[in-house]
Amino acid sequence: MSTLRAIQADITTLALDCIVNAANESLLGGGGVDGAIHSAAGPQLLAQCRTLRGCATGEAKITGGFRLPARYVIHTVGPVWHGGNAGEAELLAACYRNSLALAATHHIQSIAFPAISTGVYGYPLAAATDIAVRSVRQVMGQPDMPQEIVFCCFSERDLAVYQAALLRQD
Ligand code: AR6
Repeated sequence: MSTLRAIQADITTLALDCIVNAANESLLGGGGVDGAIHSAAGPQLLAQCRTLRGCATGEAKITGGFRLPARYVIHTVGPVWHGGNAGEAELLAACYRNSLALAATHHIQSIAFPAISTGVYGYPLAAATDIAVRSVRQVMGQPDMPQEIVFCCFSERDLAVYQAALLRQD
């Protein structure tokens, strides 16, 4: 059975099999966690991303980790928050599900997620956190899922929200 926990860290420092990037549909880099991952991984990451021809919102694609401690990066594109009636919840859930399905096909044993969509894309943190925890719990018992699943929070405030959600839904 997989373990699920929340930590506070810079995701680019984590020595897990895989880290997840909160990317945009171009997959050609940006700010926030995307910018941090590209700058830590080095230019080979952008070169590989160019070959992927983008990624639709809710979907996920995989690359190497290059100079990162992580061997792989899974790039997923969260929804932009438009008020909640534009399918945002389903798209955000799909990011977590599709990232884990891709991890399973690559035999990834350990993986960390950032708080997808809750930065530049404006998704309210509490609602996004509930979706993150629920979506991961729904699939983590399936065959070949990573043994270790981590929610990597950038701030102490985000960590507190994740820890409350993990307790609530235990
Ligand atoms: N490690 C862990 N979490 C981080 C890090 C880090 N190094 N840096 C930021 N975060 P955001 P989004 C947190 O804006 O909302 C980019 O330009 C951050 O505090 O990175 O999905 C892309 O190219 C927040 O909790 O992603 C897209 O255009 C979380 O990561 C767009 O932003 C997500 O914030 C995607 O927006």
